[in-house]
Amino acid sequence: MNVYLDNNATTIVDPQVFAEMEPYFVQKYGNPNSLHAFASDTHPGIKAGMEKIYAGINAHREDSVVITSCATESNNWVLKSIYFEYILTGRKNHIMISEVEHPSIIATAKFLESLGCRVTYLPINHEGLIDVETVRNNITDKTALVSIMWANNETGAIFPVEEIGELCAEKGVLFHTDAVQAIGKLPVNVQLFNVDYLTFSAHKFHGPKGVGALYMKKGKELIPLLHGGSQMGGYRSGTLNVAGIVGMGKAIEAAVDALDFEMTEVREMRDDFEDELLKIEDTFVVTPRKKRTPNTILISFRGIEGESMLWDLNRAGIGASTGSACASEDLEANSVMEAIGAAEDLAHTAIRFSLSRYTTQEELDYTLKVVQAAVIRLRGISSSYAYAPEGHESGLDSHHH
Ligand code: 7TS
Repeated sequence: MNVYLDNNATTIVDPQVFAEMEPYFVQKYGNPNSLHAFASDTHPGIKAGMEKIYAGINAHREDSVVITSCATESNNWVLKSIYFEYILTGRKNHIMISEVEHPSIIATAKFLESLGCRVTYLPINHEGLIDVETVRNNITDKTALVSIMWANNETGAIFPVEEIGELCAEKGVLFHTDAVQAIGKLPVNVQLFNVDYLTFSAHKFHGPKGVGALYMKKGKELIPLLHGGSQMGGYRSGTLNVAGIVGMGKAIEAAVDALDFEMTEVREMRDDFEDELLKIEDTFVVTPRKKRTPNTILISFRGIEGESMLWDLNRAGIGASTGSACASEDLEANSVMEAIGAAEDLAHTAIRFSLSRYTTQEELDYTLKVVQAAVIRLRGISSSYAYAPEGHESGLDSHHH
């Protein structure tokens, strides 16, 4: 059986999304900016796609939703443009992010720091959550931007973006949120709270890879990151990704339609699966369920290196993660586990299971069995795990639990 439980890394493309994109490769392939019928053939698809994307986050017509190549580009754009406009010019000297942002925010902030920008990396608490008061305490009159993700990709922790947005409005600070892990999992409506910039990416909600977007509130438009032609109102040059726009439009429409299912059925499956996992001795989950996206579990199995568990899972046809795919090759401790100050031995034991609306109960039943067997096998050969917690008689019986 093949089971895909790495939906926070990327998702399967919804077949309906693929079907809508297909004509834009070998039939309607014109450059939308050209002056002939090959170009104008693409216009209805672009228009419909953009309307669906605006509707998906409830952006107003006067706001700008600019299509980019990925969330990484959108995140780089926000921070670098703020640097050019506010920091380099000396109007402000400071930005604030959380210490568990995606690397596309953290690495960009570090780069700006090397250019002289002051950066505050807000800590998370023992539940992997952010306290609004720490945001308040760190804002100064020289703060240009606060950038805090809506939901964390590792734990699924939902951050208080409404309160942070309100605080930023009160203090006159620009507010950006990376909503990559929120779309399709939580209601996202840019009119319901104060947000100046919002990042999202199609491949996280069953759309194609290579299409991201940045929402900019009317009056808060950024200077472009990519200069060139007049595409996307001059905010983001480069020939439009026509199929990508069509696909992202269909994908966000479908994701919004499936939101109730995600928040009830997927959540219920996740909760039951998590209950079963937690019955295994010496397992830990950081963030309380109610404060998490409905699809995510980050769980530690004491004494088991995350990579070893992934190996056993992969051999059984199951795809999960030890953290973000971007960090998977360098065997570093999970960044969230480090940020909450988990002991070194636990920091390396986190496994992330992320479900989607395509996940089935059979897949989770099968995965549970594989995990149970892997725990016994790996703890049996673990040098750091002693099978002799208090009250247990034997230190060596690897089947004892
Ligand atoms: N922001 C967040 C919160 C993310 O989770 C990711 C990808 C990105 C930005 C980057 O998106 P992209 O469109 O540039 O690809 N996160 C993960 C992950 O958790 N595992 O692999 C990729």
